[in-house]
Amino acid sequence: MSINLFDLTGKTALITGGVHGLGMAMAKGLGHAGAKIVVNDHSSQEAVNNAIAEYKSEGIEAYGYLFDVTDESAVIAAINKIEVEVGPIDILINNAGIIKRTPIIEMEVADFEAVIKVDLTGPFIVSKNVAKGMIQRGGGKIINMCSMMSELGRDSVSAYASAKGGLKMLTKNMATEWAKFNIQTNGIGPGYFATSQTAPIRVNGHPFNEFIMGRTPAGRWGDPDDLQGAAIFLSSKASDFVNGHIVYVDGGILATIGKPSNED
Ligand code: GCO
Repeated sequence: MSINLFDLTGKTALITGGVHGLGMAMAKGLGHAGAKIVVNDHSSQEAVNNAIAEYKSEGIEAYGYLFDVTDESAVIAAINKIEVEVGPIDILINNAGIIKRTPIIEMEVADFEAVIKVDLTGPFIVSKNVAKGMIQRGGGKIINMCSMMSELGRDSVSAYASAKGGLKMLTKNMATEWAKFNIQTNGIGPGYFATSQTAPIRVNGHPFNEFIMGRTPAGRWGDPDDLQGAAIFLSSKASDFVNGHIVYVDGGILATIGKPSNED
């Protein structure tokens, strides 16, 4: 009898911030692998409605909710509502995040704290409250969206790097505390991807665009669909003994020191 280790039929997946970009791409991957998809936005019902329509246009069963991942009472209420209206959450992808690009010297403390709150405390809040049900039900899958900045610094993204570095270690701690409950907690670390978040530094001729094209062995920006394989793997039976691992989907950036710009 052949088994499909990557089949997500019958599973319910919550992808926070899955109304566009990388979150939507990963959610579509899980949906096409059989999962029911639940997404949220922190404030825009229109964004939720448009996303659900897009999922449904691809034959994916999808549901949308409005809640702020940094507001624990709103998160608890949303989880309860989801688990009544859709079903128990088997897979959680903590994808919702923000970035503020400002040099440390010029950065307001409030802006630093805002990034930490959404990108690090948010995944803590959502995971803690989703994991309670997973523990009761005998297991689940949690994926935290880390980053190149979980490993490397870059001018102007100190808050984001601090959050994503912390999220890497929070992932390892979740794995440490919850593996005994058959919850596999891992991370995905995207390299540089073509999204709205990177649009300002990706325009042709922008020095950063040229830099990334040279710094990435694959010689291109990532396409959001490039994340679907890692997301399906870490959401499926295929990763039942994988814990605390960050899968970097980066075109090889972390594998290399790079090369002089005049070398092919
Ligand atoms: C930046 C980019 C990065 C990428 C991604 C890399 O300003 O350096 O926005 O943060 O978005 O997180 O993994």
